[in-house]
Amino acid sequence: MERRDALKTLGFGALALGAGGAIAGAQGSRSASRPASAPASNPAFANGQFVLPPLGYDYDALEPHIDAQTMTLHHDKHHAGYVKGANKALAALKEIAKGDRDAGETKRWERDMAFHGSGHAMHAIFWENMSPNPRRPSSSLTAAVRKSFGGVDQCKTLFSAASKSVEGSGWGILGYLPMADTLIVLQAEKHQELTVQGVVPLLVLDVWEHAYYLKYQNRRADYVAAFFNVIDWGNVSERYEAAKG
Ligand code: MN3
Repeated sequence: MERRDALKTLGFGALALGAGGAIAGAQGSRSASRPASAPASNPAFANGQFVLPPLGYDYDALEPHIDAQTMTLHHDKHHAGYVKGANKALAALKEIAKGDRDAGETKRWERDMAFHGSGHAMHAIFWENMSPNPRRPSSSLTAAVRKSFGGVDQCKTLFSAASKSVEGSGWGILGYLPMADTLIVLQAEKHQELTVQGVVPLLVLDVWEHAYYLKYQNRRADYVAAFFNVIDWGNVSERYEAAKG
């Protein structure tokens, strides 16, 4: 699978994963064409397997906002674990489809697919949402933010509040909702719960404790504030243009 197809899998297949359409979401993307404005992306799916995309920068590149040890463990251990879990679930679901595995296990593996597949998708977006050399948002994203939230500051206020108040482990999400042609801020609990089906995540902030506890301990709010220093709004803008088609 080419890079552009891996991108489609992530950008547009993520919600299919959450909806339990794992195999359709992954395979259906192969013939899809890439919008001209789609962001460059690391491969996250190749040869029928989810793969761990490399970071586009050094582990210490986001210091002092996000520390190197956290980035190393987070990418190499946590994200890798989701990739492994998603592949295991994908394989099991294919076996069920072929009649080689008991269909009574379907619910169990769909749950695993939703959790690990969404974990993989969200982390792959998260790494690309950040940069040591952040770019500014496009004029069209800025206009959409104004239309959807009233202004950039209002969007930041809501995104921060959502991220800080996720109950337990989860994510703050700025997404695009095609059916309403609007931007929307959501919380995800774990990786896959509390979404609006159809939302395309554009900017995601991991607020699991593994994402910040080494440096920030219980101070999630400080971590959320620091995140704004490393957001690559250029990447968010590219995702918006691609989602809008
Ligand atoms: Mn994480």
